[in-house]
Formats: sequence, structure tokens, C-alpha cells
Amino acid sequence: MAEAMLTVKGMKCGGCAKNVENALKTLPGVSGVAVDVKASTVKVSYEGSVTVDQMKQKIRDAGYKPE
Ligand SMILES: [Cu+2]
Repeated sequence: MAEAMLTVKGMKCGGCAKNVENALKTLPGVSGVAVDVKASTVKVSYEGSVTVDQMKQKIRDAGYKPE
């Protein structure tokens, strides 16, 4: 199990958090997502071959801005 801590701009509320969480969970290997809207952070627990770039792409596709 690995963890990635991402900074994501554009999240304003619990709905945004849910959007990001749902988007990330479509990636195989992602087992947990913890969003902190106020801190603009997303902690992703994952295993397997999923990459941080793939996570960022999913977040972008959902309409938010990973840094
Ligand atoms: Cu929102």
C-alpha cells in the first residue's frame, strides 16, 4: 500500500470532495481517498501500477486543478 498527497485547487465544498473522491476511485488500485477541502489536499491510498499522473488526470477530468 502506498500513499500520495496531492494539492488540488478549486474544491469548495463537500460536493467537490465527493466528485474528486469518486473520480479517483474509478482508477484500479485506488483503495482510499481522503479530501481536505480547506487545506486543498487529497490523500490517496493505492496499490498496483496506478500512477500519480493518472490520478491528476482524473482530477482534471472532474474539473479541478491538481498542482
Ligand atoms: Cu463544491
